[in-house]
Parts: sequence; structure tokens; C-alpha cells
Amino acid sequence: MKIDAVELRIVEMPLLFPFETSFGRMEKKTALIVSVQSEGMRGLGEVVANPKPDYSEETIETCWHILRDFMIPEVCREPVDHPRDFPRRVAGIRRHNMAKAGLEAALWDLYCQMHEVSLAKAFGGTRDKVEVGVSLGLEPTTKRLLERIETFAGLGYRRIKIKIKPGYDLEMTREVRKAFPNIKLQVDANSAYLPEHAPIFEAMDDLRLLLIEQPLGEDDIVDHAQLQKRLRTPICLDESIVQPHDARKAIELGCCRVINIKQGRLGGITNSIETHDLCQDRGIPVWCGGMLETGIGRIFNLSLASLPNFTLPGDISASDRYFERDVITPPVVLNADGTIDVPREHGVSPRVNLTRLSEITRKRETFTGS
Ligand code: OSB
Ligand code: MG
Repeated sequence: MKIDAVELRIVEMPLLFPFETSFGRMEKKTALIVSVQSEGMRGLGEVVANPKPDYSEETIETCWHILRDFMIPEVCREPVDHPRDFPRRVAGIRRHNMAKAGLEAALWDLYCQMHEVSLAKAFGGTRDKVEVGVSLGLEPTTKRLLERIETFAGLGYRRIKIKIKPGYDLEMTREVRKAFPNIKLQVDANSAYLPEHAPIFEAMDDLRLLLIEQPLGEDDIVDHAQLQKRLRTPICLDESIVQPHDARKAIELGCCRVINIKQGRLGGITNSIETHDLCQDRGIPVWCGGMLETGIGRIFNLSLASLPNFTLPGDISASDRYFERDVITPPVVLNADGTIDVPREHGVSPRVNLTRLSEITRKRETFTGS
């Protein structure tokens, strides 16, 4: 695939509900959409970085910079045979995983259109539906949170994830468990705790949680191992796993029993598949995380989650859980049985509503690499 030019655009969509985590509150979704142009065809990908360096060190602006000044010149320099080769092409650029993932995704879209295969097929997916859950932000009151859970459990979502932070954790989770004794429930701390908070998590062991996501700091791999030894509930790492071998090391050290795979955090689909395979070989289940993606990123997540070791429900909800109007037509919808169909189109582009994409675009620029 010879890449002639790459267009970057920043898009903005209001969120139907603000999303609050231990690192902050989001009122709207801002995304960087990458469009690679090759002999009259176009491939689209989404960069999942937030505007602020809160979830990870990357921001929309750092991604724009790294893509413009380093990655786009590299992909335009010489054709890319297969999207799988992309990580090697940008190996000289350290980290900046979300920027890498956005460009790699656009190459997968192009590849699937050219070869007339679905993303899921190209990734090695084996299912045609995936089980999904919903991730709910912190709410001002527990009553409000309970109402939100009621709504989404009522729609059929297969599990509920709630965000916790110091001061809003054990009591709140107990109340949720009491109100919903039978739902599949998990909590996500987004790195907000320290090892001395272990008693909070030990107390959560009685709440039959599916897992506890990223309780400690992203670099606290040793502390996670110590915490996991004290708990029956599986720890699941999110922020800590930024390359496939982080998963291997975390498993070997006993830091976690489950891994969250996000293609943005891992630097693309290729690394995500490698992480999936490595976890599968070691008997560690994975699930697909989310970053409140627009429909474009969501199609990639659904396709990735069709791989066999994605055995826990993903944070891949329907378009209407996030947005009034998504950028894809038809939008992502939830089936009555709490699953979502794996997209069958050849790439993401056939689903993208270009008029809607233009409406939400705030900035765009095309680069040719020279
Ligand atoms: O930690 O999983 C997370 C959203 C933004 C940043 C981090 C996370 C999340 C979510 C949202 O939990 C999941 C979704 O896309 O629905
Ligand atoms: Mg998380």
C-alpha cells in the first residue's frame, strides 16, 4: 500500500452524559481522526488520546505532533505491505502508542477495503457477536448511580463497571451490590490508590466482583503483585500494560489474573493481537476496554473483541450510550441478549457517515510527508 498523503482532523461530539473518573470529568468527546490516502482510496482510524494527559501521558496535541513530524513522513517514505508491518516501521519512535494505534488502524481499514475482508476476519476473529457491558462514571450521589445501573441493566448489558476513587469506594460498591445482588459487577480505580489502601480492596473481596481494575499506579507492578496475593478477587490491569511483554511480566509476577486490552494503549491492533495470544497461551482471560470512542474506534474494538480469548464482556457499548448521533450509519446497537454484532463490512469506511464527520470536524490538515 503506497501512502500518498495523510489527513488529520480533530472532531468533537457532545456526550449524552458527562463521564467522571478518578482523574477527571469529560463533557464531550474529542478525537483525532486519521485518514490515509492511497491511490484514490481512503482508510480511517481513530486516535483515542484525551485532550489532557490524564489517563496516559499522551494528548490529542502530542499525537498530532508525533504523527505530523515523525510517523506520517515514515509511512509516506515507502509502501507498507501489510498493517502488521507498521509497528516495525515506527519502532524508532519511542512510546506514543495512541498516535501509533490511530495510524495503524487507518492502514487496517485501507487493507480491508482493498482485500474485501472484514476487520474481524483480518484480525483473526472467530465470533460474530460479542458480549458487552457498560462502564459508568462517578455520579454525585449513590442514588443517581443506582438509577443509571437500573437503566443499563434493564437494556440488557451483561455486566456493569463502576468507577471508584478514594472516598467513593467500599460503601458505594456495597450499596450497588445490595441493590443488584445478581449483576456481574466490576470496579475501576484508574490508578487512584496506594498500597496502604489494601484493606479497602480486602473488604471488597466479599462483594463477588468479577474483577478490580487498575487499583494502583500504572508503574506499580510489584505492588500489584503484593495486593493480588491478598485478594481472592482477580485484579485486572489496564494502564500498566502498554506493550505485549508487560502482560507477560505481569502474569509471571502474579500482578493480575485478567488483562484489559485497549488497542490505543498498546500501540495498535498488531500489538493487541500479540497480547491476546500471549494471554491465551497462559490461560489469562482478556476483555476489550474502551476510551469512549466515536463509532470509528468502536468498530475496531468490536472487531478485535471477536478473537477467541476475549471471554469477559467488553467496555463496548452501543452508540446511544454515548452520543445523540454517532459518525457511523447504522450506529452500533445492542441486541436483546446483551451482545453486539461484529461488523461485517470491509473495513470501517463503508459505515462512516462523511457528512456527519464534516459537521463535527473542528480542524483538519493534510500532510504528504515531505
Ligand atoms: O479506564 O477503562 C478506563 C474511559 C476513558 C478512559 C479510561 C477508561 C474509560 C472507560 C470507558 O472506562 C469505557 C467505554 O468506552 O465505555
Ligand atoms: Mg480502566
